Parts: sequence; structure tokens; C-alpha cells
Amino acid sequence: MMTDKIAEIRSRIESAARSIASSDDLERFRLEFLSRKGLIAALYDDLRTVAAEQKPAAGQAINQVKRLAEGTVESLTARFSQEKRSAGPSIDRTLPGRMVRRGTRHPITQTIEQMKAIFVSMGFGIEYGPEIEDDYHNFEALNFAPNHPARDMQDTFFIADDVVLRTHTTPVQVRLLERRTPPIRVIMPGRVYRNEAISARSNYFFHQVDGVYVDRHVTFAELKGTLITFARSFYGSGIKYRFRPSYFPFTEPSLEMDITCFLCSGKGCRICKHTGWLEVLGAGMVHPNVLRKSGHDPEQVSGFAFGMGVDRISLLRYGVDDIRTFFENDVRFLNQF
Ligand code: 2U9
Repeated sequence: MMTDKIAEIRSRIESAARSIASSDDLERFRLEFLSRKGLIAALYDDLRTVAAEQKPAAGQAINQVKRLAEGTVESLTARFSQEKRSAGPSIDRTLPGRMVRRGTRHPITQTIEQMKAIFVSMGFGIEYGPEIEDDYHNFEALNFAPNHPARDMQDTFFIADDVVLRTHTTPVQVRLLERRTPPIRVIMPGRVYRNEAISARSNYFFHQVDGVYVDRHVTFAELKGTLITFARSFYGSGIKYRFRPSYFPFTEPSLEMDITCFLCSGKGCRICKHTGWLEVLGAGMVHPNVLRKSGHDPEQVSGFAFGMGVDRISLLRYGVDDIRTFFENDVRFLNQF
């Protein structure tokens, strides 16, 4: 009889379920009862032989048995997978750990970060600006004469008649001066481009940190004090320094700062070309024309400005002899910093 058969399968399910001890047992259980050729599928086949009036009741009884088997598979699957997780894969805790290879900051980035930290400690803010500039901000506003050689195709990358890859970060400061009212005290780190032959000492792009301070009564003495404080902090308190007069279109008067060579302490070596001195930055008082063009009255405010080449300084500090190695991205080189 159909009802007896269903009852028998039910008790087989119940006793089989009690003896399932592993996920292999569970799989055997599933195959026995729930697979396409399993015992429950056979019950549904038998349903065809049942008299029409008994079919609904028998069908329901089989459905119940099927749900019982499915419920068993479901709950035991969950239990076994949980047990597996908590047991975890076997780990040999005595093995040495795998080395995690940590990256390092690029030496140019490291130099810029150190410079930033020193100027921030002196009250400077940090600004960034576009690498593509118009002629006005790159040259005109900085008092470059119309026929200045830097405006030549030989020296500058032109994108269009009036559009260049910036040759210094100074135009960012011009834009800032146009927008803000003094006091303005910021530095601008960034990449600049010059149309130059590539060699061990020069590249067609390099990095610069430019700074400017504009306010009422900013003096040349403050410029010198700022530069000396920076140099002592960056190169070491023991260094000696000297200022030489210089010329830039955007500052007047202008100067260059040398420090005693940190490799030979001034005795003379290959790095300082046997002079004992290293040129480390240029600076000066912001030219009145530059102040005027950016909307400030040179009778009311004054300012000082400075700029330094990060790549050249990094080359000297780290004793690297070819500037190009900074940009080959060879990890054997970069890992040393
Ligand atoms: C404003 C006006 C003037 C920034 C300055 C220098 C001197 C300088 C060079 C150093 C090496 C560029 O990277 S380098 O080739 N720079 O010598 N830069 S004064 O003068 C400014 C800045 C902002 C508004």
C-alpha cells in the first residue's frame, strides 16, 4: 500500500538522519533520498498507480517526506560547513612568516615632503596648480621681456601659440596673488618642463619648490632669515652659507644662496667641483611690476620669493650621479631610499 510505503521511507529518513556524522554521510543521504533516481523520486513515480481519489492525500504525504529529507540536508550542510570553518585549514604556526614587500616613497617625493614640513613650520601654506599654463601667467605676469630667450621654442614646450607646459611653478603664485589679499605666505611644489637636451645632469622635466611671502613691510632681512632657517633645518645646523647677487626677471634685487658642500664640508670634492660650495636656491624681493600686474600696490605691500630645484638637490644629497635614474622606476634603485 502507498501509505505504508511512504511511512517506511519516512522512518528510513529519520534513522538515516541520526547516523549522519560527516559531510560524506550527508551526501550519501542526499543521493539515497533526494536525487533524481532516489527513493522519494520513486514515490512520486508510484503515485501514478494510486486511485484518483487517493492521489491528493498521497501526494501531500510524499511532499511532507520530501520536505523532511530536504530540511535534514539543509541544516546539516550548514552545521558541517560551520565546523569546517572553525576548524580551519591546518596551519603550521612554526613556519616563518612570508615577507611583505613594502614600497618606499620616491626620493624626489621624500625631498619635497621634508621641504614642505620645514616651510609649514614657518607658517607657509601649500598650493598646487596646473602644469599647462598660458603665456601670460608663465611669462608676461612675471615680467619676462617679450623677447626673453625663455619664450623661445628652443627652451619652452609650446602646446599652442599662447599655451605652454609651465617652465616653473611661479605662475601658480601669480594666480594666487590675483585672488588673495595679503598677507600671503605659500610654497608651491610641482613638476615643471623645459625643452632641454637630456643628460646625466638635466632632464626635460624636473621639480621645483617655489615660495612667496607678500604683506606690508616684508623686508630683505626677513628673506635672508627665512632662507637661513630653512637651510639649517634642511641641510644641518653646522653648514655655512653665502649669498651672491643674481638676476631674475621677477625679483629685484635677486640673489643666489650657496652652502658649504655637505660631502666635503667645504674642502673641495667632485660634487662641488672643488669649490667647496653648492648652489642651492635662488631668491629675491618680488619685482614691483609683478606685484602691480597681479593687483597689488608696490607702495603698500612688498614681498620676497625663492625657488629651488628639487631634483638637483636630491641628486646632491643622495650622491646619485645620473638624474635619469630617478625616473627609470627601477625598484632596485628606488628601494634604497
Ligand atoms: C612670485 C614672484 C617671484 C620665485 C623665485 C627663483 C628665484 C629661482 C630657480 C631655482 C632653481 C628655478 O628650479 S629652478 O631652476 N628659481 O631661482 N624663484 S625667485 O620668484 C617668485 C615667485 C612668486 C609671485
